[in-house]
Amino acid sequence: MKRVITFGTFDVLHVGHIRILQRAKALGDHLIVGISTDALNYSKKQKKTVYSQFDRLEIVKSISGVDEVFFEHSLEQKGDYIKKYGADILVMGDDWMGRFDEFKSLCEVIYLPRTEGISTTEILAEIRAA
Ligand code: C2G
Repeated sequence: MKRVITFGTFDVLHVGHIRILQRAKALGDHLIVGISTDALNYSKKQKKTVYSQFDRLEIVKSISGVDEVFFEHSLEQKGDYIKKYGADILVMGDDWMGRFDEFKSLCEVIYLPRTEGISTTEILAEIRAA
């Protein structure tokens, strides 16, 4: 059984998020998703999420194909999470290309192309402008 792990904030869920989760799942049998905590997200982007980490976790957990979810507290712990969850493959969008290559000693690392033309930032900008 192949275990796939991926990570993300998944705020204001959209089709780009769904597609990367579906494509990640298609690479194995069991999909584990690390949800960035509010604190980790703030440290990465210097802005707050719309939905709390608890809501984001609950939403992602309810998506068909997602088998397990947990909170990602820091980027530095990625190797520990890969080991803890016994992941065979780490999947990330290609906006992270090369950033997690150090984990190739622990598991396969695959960067998938992002879905073009959609992002949480653009959705929020459109809502604000409406
Ligand atoms: N994504 C995508 N297409 C989009 C938008 C996002 O394929 N149009 C992918 C991203 O590449 C990422 C995942 O969806 O793999 C989650 O995206 P974000 O919620 O923006 O996650 P991010 O804040 O990049 O957090 O440890 C890494 C981080 O936790 C990733």
